[in-house]
Amino acid sequence: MATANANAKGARKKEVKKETGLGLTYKKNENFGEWYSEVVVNSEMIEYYDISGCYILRPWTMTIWEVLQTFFDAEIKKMNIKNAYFPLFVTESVLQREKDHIEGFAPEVAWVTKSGQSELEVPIAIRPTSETVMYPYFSKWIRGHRDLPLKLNQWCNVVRWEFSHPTPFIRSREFLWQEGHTAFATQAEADQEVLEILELYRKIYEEFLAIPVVKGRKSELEKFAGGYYTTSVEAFIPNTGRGIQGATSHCLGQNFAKMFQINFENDKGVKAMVWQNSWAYSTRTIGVMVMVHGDDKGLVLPPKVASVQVIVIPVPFKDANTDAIFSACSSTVQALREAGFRAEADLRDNYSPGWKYSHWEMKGVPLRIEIGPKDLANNQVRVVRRDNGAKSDIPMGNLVEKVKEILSSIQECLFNAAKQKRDACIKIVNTWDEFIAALNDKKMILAPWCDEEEVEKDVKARTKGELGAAKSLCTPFDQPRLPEGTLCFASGKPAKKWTYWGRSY
Ligand code: 86X
Repeated sequence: MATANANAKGARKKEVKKETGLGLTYKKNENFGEWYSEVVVNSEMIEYYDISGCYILRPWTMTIWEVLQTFFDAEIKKMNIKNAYFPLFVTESVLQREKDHIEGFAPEVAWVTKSGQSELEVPIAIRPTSETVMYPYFSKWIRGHRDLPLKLNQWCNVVRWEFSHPTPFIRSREFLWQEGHTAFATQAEADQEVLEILELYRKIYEEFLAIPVVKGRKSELEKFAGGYYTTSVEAFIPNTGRGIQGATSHCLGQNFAKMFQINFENDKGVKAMVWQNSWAYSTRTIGVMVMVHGDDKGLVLPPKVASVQVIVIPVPFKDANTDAIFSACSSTVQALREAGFRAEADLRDNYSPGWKYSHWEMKGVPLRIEIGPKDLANNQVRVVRRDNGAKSDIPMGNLVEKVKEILSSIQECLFNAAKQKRDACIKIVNTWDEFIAALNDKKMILAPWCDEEEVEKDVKARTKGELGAAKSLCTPFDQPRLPEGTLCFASGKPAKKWTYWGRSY
């Protein structure tokens, strides 16, 4: 009888597990791609949609996006950058005004050709980026030097009909971003803003998402073709050995001013062209976070971006006073919320405490608080960290202070662990053979380079294969010393700088 009962219970347990999809089938180190897909779905960040490359961003995702948005929006407002909103649609003739650089992108542009059953007279494109949408109006709005600088930002979606393998957050056909577009009278002002924005992007990655990035300049081959120079923050995914561009801040120079006739009369009454910048970060940031911090139990959220920082779970036991436990949970949440933390209690009565532990671990909540009869009796709570599983008991009297301490410690530890892993992937090489060995070893490679476009093309050609070619990631602003007489790893010519190389997303 007892055995039958136990069996029935076991079977039910298995069923529950199946139904709810708790637990991951794949391990991060064994099948990274499948692991990633499973994590973004099981953590309730993403739901797949019936159009390939399009994903539903669920509240668990959007609250993270909103934290990043709130930070960045406030920072750019301090810089006197204003938000605007331009239309989603652009006519073919306007899109074509930027012919040279559009050419390469043309296959990715999505078009509206019909309304109802009737063909439109002229097809209308959906913005893949908004240069062509905005710059005709920059030309109209800018007359004299008093109209400068003109500094606009928009929060929006864009569509790029990619054909390479789509990945939630990382490569999707529609994504959310901010795009900043600014115009100045002088190059010096433009140059300064490029770096100020890049620093905000560094903060998003390092201070919010706890991901180390390298700030640097893109090569001629990898820069935005329409611009003058491109700076970026570059992250690295150790599991796949791929670099990933985290965000970009471009100085466009006067290229677009020429194309769109964005002129002004300067303070000497002479007609001049504006200097422009553009810069963007997207929901890709969130994908990098999942890839860097996630583990075999699911998502791991840095406290600064977690929509729930602390989950409080009652652990009732047999004939213990359940009401008192539940009310201790509620008052714990209340105290934490009053102190400014994002805390919630999971008081559902149809799930066991163990199920709830797994559920909130899967969702990556940084800190779990358990309250059982013993904790109640001792006027304490049990806390468990998501990042390292460490458990401790904290007296109710110190709750707020201790939670604050632990959350900052988690934020710091996540960054340090990610940095340690990233740094362990950095390989300094001097020769082609060392380069190939490091590439096969999934490294982020720092190599002395002659900085010639033809040589980078050659590197791509010589490394192309199933996994994709190697390319330059960036030339870091922070340059190690380059000893006199150092030669380029690829061409053997005198090296001009240290540059990061690798396979990338
Ligand atoms: C490049 C450049 C630039 C504003 C940024 O990186 C920051 C924000 N834009 C974007 N780019 C394109 O210009 C582009 C154009 C077309 Cl038509 C397309 F289909 C795809 C594109 N992808 C990137």
